[in-house]
Amino acid sequence: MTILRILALTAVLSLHASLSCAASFADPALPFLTEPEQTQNPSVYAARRQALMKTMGEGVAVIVAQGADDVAGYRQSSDFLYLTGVEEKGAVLVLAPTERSYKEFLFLPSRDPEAERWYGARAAISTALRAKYGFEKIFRSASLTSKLVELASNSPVLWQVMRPTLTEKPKDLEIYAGIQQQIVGVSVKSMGWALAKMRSKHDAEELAIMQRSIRISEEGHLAAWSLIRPGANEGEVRAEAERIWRTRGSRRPAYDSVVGAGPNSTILHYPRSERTMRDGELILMDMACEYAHYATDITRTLPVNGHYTPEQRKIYDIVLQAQQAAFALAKPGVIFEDLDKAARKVIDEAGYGDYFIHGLGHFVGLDVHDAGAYHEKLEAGMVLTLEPGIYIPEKNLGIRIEDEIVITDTGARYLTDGLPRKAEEIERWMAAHNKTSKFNN
Ligand SMILES: [Mn+2]
Repeated sequence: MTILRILALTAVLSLHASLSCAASFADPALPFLTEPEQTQNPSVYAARRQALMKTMGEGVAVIVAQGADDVAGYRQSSDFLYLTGVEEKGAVLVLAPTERSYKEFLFLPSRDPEAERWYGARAAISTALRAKYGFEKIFRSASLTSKLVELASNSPVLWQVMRPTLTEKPKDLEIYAGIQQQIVGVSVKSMGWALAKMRSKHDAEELAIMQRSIRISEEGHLAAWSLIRPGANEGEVRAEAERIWRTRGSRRPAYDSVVGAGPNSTILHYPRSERTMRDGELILMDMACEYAHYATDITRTLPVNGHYTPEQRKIYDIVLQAQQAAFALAKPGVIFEDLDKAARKVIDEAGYGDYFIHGLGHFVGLDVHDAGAYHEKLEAGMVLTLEPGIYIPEKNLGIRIEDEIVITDTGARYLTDGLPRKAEEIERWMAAHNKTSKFNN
């Protein structure tokens, strides 16, 4: 390491003093992030609202915060967070592009001093809050209906912006039905894939955050890998990865970590991570963190004793070839299904077609299975996973290799390039790094 590099490292470390920096020097610098919310500058969200209003052209859009509580607290719904950067529960965004002076409104639930004693204080509506969120107009929810009636009278189209999901009842449609009962001649229209497509194309700042989320996830993987050995427990490995993420500023895993050895490696969403792994088995680790609201998704499959058996190695290489075949095709203009076909062809021709029982991958962004128009052509800035796998329960053998790639102007690039991927790289890494358990010596 040269002196210049040491100086550069010192500068990076002092900028992000709370983080032990796992980022590579080739990584883009993180954009401004608020503390402790880890949201971007309010102007970022304002620009997204502008772009959405341009697509709307007329009418009114209501976007409702429909997040959920989990072990790390309230997790804002991603459509809402993408457009506001606001983490409050029960918030509602209203957009009205044809209005003259004020085109965007944020509605927040009334304060509740008793609830705030239990779940934390919420801010009063003030100049400071308007500046923090970047909204000129913030109201309490009680005035939502009357405001909507006024706006819809001026421009009588109500836009469904959020894509409906199987699990959430679209609250915007509920609100629209109420408005239609009050004014005649207001129509409800769908914006189709507009917001999903916006979300799936990531700009440079988002990609920088996603890269950092990947680096932290990778660091957790490597720390966890060093504990793998016959006699170790799956939970010990999982806990180490999750511990590292937390210490690097991640609030939560991006999804429930899947860490399973032997028979458990063949169970796609094995939740427990509690079995003791044995000599000769494989351990499959599908685990990654969420950082600054962006998800990461990585899977590696390692030999518990540091060496793949000839059969494990043969199947590992087929899975890797399937991923490489998909990667080779990835570029703007191609459709996701084309990549899936290419990977499936490799596995089919090797004779394991019946053991690749899930799709090749998915978009990644604010959500681990992110919004996006899978049926349309890929474009630069989209981030997706390539995760072929072969699972043979009768042999207690499951192998998945999952990486994230970003589509570039001319092709694609691996974002998860900080972890060994080839079998021989993994064996070499394990030979150099594995230690006996700190709990067992
Ligand atoms: Mn995945």
